[in-house]
Amino acid sequence: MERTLAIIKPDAVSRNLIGSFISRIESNEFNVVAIKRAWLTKGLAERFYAVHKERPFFNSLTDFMSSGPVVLMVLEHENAIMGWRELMGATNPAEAAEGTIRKEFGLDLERNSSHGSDSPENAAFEIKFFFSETEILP
Ligand code: 3AN
Repeated sequence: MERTLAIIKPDAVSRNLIGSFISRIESNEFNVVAIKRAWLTKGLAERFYAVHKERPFFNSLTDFMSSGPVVLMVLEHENAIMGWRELMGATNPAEAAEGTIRKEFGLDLERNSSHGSDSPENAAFEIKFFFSETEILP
């Protein structure tokens, strides 16, 4: 079993889409093994997205990610990392395939409703960033 970090971003939480996300997650046979609601500070968002700190969108992205509550989850599945990214669809909702979460719920490239780790190394970093071992239950 593999684990990934998923985030329901502020644009989706503010539109009352938490249930829709969890329903998609569970109907695709992912297990939610940890979950919490949080409101990231700008500083925490900057540390979380540190890999993007040289990118032109870094300031705007971290402003957005700290603009309202998010839902943080650890998802478990045989192929959690790539499987969750496939279910989310392309980063830009305009380019995301039919049936994906970002196609259905994403607003634009920045407000794209969800996040998923992109590699085993990043998944390990991101899960540890938000959750302690005792918060992740089988
Ligand atoms: P993904 O979330 O699909 O892994 P990344 O890691 O390239 O995409 O980008 C992280 C986040 O930064 C995206 N989810 C998106 O919200 C935002 N982002 C990426 N590229 C841009 C861009 N060109 N302009 C604005 N925001 C962007």
